[in-house]
Amino acid sequence: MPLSVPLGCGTGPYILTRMSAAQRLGFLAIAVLIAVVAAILLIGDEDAGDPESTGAPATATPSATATAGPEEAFEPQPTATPQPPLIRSGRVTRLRFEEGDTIRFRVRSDAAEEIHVHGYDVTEAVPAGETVDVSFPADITGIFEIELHGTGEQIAQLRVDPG
Ligand SMILES: [Cu+2]
Repeated sequence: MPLSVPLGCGTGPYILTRMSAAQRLGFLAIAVLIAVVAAILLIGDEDAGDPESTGAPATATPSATATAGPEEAFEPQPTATPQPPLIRSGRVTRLRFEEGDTIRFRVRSDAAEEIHVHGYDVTEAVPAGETVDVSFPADITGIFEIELHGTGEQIAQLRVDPG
């Protein structure tokens, strides 16, 4: 406190009065400037609002039509003939058909095998590493095992429900 009093008293009042007079003029000028700028910005925003809202949909429509073309071109490709279910060693595939259907499946075996459909008593030779298509009419209802005769492993369960 004793140090700040002599410094403040000697130079403070003179500078403060000079600055306050200058600042009053400065604040007035700044206040008028802010008021003018604010008025211009408010008027400007009202005018700018309309072109912005109309501009957005105009740019969205061309992009929507551009993406529709390639999607239509790709659609025919996945509609290939569906493959019958593939049954093979290591899992029991569940096959379900209705009486009157055509039972259809594929068998694949790494070793030479013979497939046997119990109930229907259908046998089919499966050469090593080949995929064999098997089909026969579903004329017996019930649940039947499909096995590989070489190993005796069940590889599928065939279910035929009354039609
Ligand atoms: Cu058998």
